[in-house]
Amino acid sequence: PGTAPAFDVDVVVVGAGFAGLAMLRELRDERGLSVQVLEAGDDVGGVWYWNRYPGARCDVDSTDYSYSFSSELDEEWNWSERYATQPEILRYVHHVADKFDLRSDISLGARVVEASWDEDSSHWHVSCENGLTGRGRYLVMATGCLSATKRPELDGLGDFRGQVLHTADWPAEPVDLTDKRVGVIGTGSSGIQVIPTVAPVVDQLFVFQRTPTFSVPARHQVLTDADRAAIRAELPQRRELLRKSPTGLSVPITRQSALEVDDKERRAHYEEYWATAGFGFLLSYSDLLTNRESNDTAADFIRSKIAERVEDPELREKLTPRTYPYGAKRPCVDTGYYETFNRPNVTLVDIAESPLAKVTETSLHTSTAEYELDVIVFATGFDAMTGSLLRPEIRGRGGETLREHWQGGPLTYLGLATSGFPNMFIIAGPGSPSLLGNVMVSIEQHVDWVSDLLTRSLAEGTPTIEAQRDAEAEWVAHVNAAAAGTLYWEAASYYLGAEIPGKPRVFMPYAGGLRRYRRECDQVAQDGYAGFSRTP
Ligand code: NA7
Repeated sequence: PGTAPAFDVDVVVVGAGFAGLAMLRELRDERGLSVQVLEAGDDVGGVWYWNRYPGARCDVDSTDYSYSFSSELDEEWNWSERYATQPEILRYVHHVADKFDLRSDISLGARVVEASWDEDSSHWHVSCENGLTGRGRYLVMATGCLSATKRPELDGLGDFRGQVLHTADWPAEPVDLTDKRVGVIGTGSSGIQVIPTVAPVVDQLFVFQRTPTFSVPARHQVLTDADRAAIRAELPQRRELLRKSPTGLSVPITRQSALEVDDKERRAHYEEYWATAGFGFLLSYSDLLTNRESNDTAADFIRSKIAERVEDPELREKLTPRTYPYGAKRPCVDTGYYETFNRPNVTLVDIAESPLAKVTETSLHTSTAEYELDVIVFATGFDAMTGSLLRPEIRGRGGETLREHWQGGPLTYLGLATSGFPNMFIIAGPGSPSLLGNVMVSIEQHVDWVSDLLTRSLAEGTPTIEAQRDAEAEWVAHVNAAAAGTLYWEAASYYLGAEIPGKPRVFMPYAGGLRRYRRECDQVAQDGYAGFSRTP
C-alpha cells in the first residue's frame, strides 16, 4: 500500500519460460508495444529453470523444441544431443534472453498473486508477492501447462529428518545422492528419467509406483557435426512440416489403421518405430488413440518388450501396464528405465497394492511396510493446465474470479481467451492442443495469433477484446467433440483433471490436432475475429 506502481505498460506477460519470452520479443520488437514480464523464478526458463533433477531432458528432438523466429539464432546455436538435457535447454534460453536483450523487460522473483480487471480504465492491475505492482492494458498468462507442482498430502512429512525434494522444484545447488537411501514417488515422465540416472549412484533406491507406465526407448544420441549439418540443410522444410503437422513432431505419420495389416507386417512396423521414433511410437498407426483393438496391438507389443527388459517375472508383471490404453495417459520415453529394476539396489514398491500411509522421522511407511530413507523425491507431477492459472487470484468483469468462472472446468475460446476476462490471453492453456504434441509449435502459433489480434485491434481503435460467451460455449463443445471418439477417457490422466482430487473431470486439451486448430484460428482471424467483441 502506498507504493507507486512500478510499471504501466501495454502488455503484462506472466511467466518467462519459452512462451513468455517469445511473447515479449514478438510484442516489443516486432509490434512496438511496451511489455513487462513478471517471473516467479529467480531466472528465466520456466519449466526448464525449475526441473533441475538428475536426468531431466526434453522428450522432443532438440531441433524441433527450439524457436523458429530467427534464422540467425538457428545458425549460431548448436544442439549437442538429439534430446537436449535441462542444463543445455537452460543455456539456450539464456542465450536467447541475452541475444534479444529480453532481460531488461523482465522482473525476476516476481510471483503474481493477483490480477484484476479495472472497468473504468480498461486496464489490468497486477500485484506480485514481493510487493511489485503495476498495470497493463493486456494481460498474457504464459504460466505453463505443467508448472504448478503437486505433492500428495502425507501424514508426518514435516517430521522427516532427511531431505524432501520435488523433481519440478529441485534445488539450484547440487544435491549429492551418493550412497544415500532414496525413495522416488511417481513413475511418470520425470520419475522415469530420474530413476535410471540416480540408481547407479545411490545406496538403495525404492520406487513407489501407483500405476505402471508405458514407455518406449527414447533412442537418445549425441549429434555429430555431420548430423547438425544435415539438420541445418533441411531445417526450413522440417519447420514447415512441423507447422503443418497435427502434433508438431517430425515423425512420419501413417494413415493406416493397425488393423489393416496382418500380425507379421504389424510387428515389423512396430519394430521399425521402436528402433527410432521415441515419443512418435504413438503415431505408428493412425488409430491407436481411437480404436481399442488397434491400441491393444501396440500395447501388447510394448508389454512384450517390457517382458524382455525385466528379468524377474513378478517384478515384470508389476511394471507392466494393463488397465488403460497406451497413450491415454501421457506416454513416456526412457533410457534404460525398465532395466534399472534388474539392479540389486533397486526395489519396486507397489503402492496401488499397499498405499502410502505416513512419514516418520526416518521412514516412509506404506500400509504394510516401513522404508528407512535419507531422501524422499516427489516425482508426482503437476496440477496440469489450470493449476498455474488458478493459483493467483484473477478477477475479471464484475469481480468474478477465474476460479468461479471455471468451477465446472476450464472454459475458453480457442484455448486463448475466456469470457468475462477482457484483454486477458492464455498461452498453451486448456482448450489448446499444446499438451498433445510439441508445445513449442503451439506456443509460436499462439504468440503470433494473439499478437496479430492485439496489433489489429489497436490499429482499428477497438483495444478492448473479449471472448463472447456463446463462442466460448461453442469452442468448449468443439473441444469435447474432438475428444469424444478417443480412448483418452479410459485412463485417470492429467488431461482429464484426474490428477487432483476434486478437480472437475473434463478433457482439457484440444484433441483435434494442431493443424486443424491452426486452420480454425486462421478462419476466425479472417472473419474479423468472429467470436470476440472488440470495442473502443
Ligand atoms: P506425471 O506424468 O503426472 O506423473 C506423476 C507420477 O506421480 C505418476 O506416476 C503418478 O501416478 C504419480 N503420483 C501422482 N500423485 C500421486 C500420489 N498422490 N501418490 C502416489 N503417486 C502419485 O508427472 P511428471 O512430472 O512425471 O511428468 C509431467 C510431464 O513432464 C510429462 O507429461 C511430460 O510432458 C514432461 P498415477 O499415474 O497418477 O497413478
